Amino acid sequence: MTVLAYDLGASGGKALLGRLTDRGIEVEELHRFPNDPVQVGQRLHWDILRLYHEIKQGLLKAKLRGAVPESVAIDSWAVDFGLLGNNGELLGNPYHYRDRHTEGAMEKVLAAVPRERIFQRTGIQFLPFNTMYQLAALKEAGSPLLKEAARFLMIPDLLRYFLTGETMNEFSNATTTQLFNPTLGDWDGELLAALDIPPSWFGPVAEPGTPAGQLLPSVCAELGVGSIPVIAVAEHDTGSAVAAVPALERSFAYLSCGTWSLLGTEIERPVMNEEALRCNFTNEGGIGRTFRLLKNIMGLWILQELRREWEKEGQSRSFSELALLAAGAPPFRAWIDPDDALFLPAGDMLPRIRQYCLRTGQHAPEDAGEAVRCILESLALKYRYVLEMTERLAGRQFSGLHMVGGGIHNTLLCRWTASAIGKPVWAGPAEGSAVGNLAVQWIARGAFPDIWEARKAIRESFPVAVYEPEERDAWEEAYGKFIAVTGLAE
Ligand code: LFR
Repeated sequence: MTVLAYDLGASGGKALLGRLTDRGIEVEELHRFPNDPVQVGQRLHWDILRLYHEIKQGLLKAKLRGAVPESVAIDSWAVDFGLLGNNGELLGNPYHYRDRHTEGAMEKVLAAVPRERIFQRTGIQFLPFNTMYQLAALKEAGSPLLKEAARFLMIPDLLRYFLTGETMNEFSNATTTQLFNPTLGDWDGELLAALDIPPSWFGPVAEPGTPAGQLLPSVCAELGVGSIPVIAVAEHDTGSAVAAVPALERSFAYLSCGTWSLLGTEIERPVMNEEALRCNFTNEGGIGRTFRLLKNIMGLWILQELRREWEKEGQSRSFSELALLAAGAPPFRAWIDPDDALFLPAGDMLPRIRQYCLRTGQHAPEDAGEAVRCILESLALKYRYVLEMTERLAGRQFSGLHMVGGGIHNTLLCRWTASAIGKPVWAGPAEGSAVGNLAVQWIARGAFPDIWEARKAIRESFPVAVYEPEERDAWEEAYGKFIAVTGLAE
């Protein structure tokens, strides 16, 4: 059975064709495209129509390849959205979650609605760019968008609507807004009222794996294809990535590693106690009524930005070249907390890393090797910190860590992660989100009875690299120092 997955990330997107045969799962990349946000004046937008264009290109390539899929589905990053007017047309270009208009918005909302109340009602971590604070920022700025809006759709909801003409909000993404109440299983009326947002913008929420219409006749005519069903999968990319974790045990720890690093475990019921709130953990909705108890870690973003800055200065270096430089730099000299607010916006990362290190009384990295080493060691050590928190909150110990996503191509990071956590890392598949997207389409179409059968097939079809911990004592000592300099112990 052949199905097509679109996976859109913060820096690029791809269309992957998946074939399920007697030999297992085979994937073929049909189309890959950049996703460059566009700065216009003070605003940072997603180029949503270009993304829709690329989605159609993917279908065209499938047709030309003679492989028209039996269904298609889209997943993307979370929290961002588009608003439709009452004529069904998109109002404006969606904002990027890194747009600076949310600065201070979360604090203002929290002054009106206590943090405990929001967490009790949503179970979602407090990130300054959550949909809730984006809407509050638009409100505060008197945005005309809010006056004209009739319908709210997350990014994959919106692209799916362009394909099918049907509006439907999907569960895994809906939870990331911090406006969805998992206890009620519905949008939270109290929080919407506090923001003065009409509940009529939001539709009933569909579970991952729900059939969500067919390609519109106009789309079929434009591309020269017949009608194809569209499925709402776990449309939050992290939801799809976790669906693809080839775990053997029912309870497992994962790290979805890309622009962001999402580390946690899959659970049956959200953990919404004081400790989870204190640790700023989240409970994002997943497949089969599960939740992802996890925490966002800034991830490879800092390195991606550093590389982009160097490129602008005419110093183009691949990620593997940068990793080589890091491997050659002296170990354990300086660390950052990658989740310091300093590193959230785009731009000049090297001065910010140096500033952080000097502020905390450390040696400030001087060259590329030192800077990259500082980032990768800091990530590995932060993974240990968050893994230990996950174990405390979930009330269990994990025997190792599954890593999925493009970040596993950085083998140095995988090695150092195993060393930092003192447990094995099992890395694969690299196309985690796209593979999870395919898997949920196959479940929806009856090819797998449930996610565990799908995970079994994934385990048998994709290589998993094993990294064992090395230099235990040195990493143990480094961890203690990392916790002290970053102030994470407090
Ligand atoms: C990862 C991700 C994270 C989300 C962040 C922003 O790609 O979806 O889960 O917190 O992007 O949307």
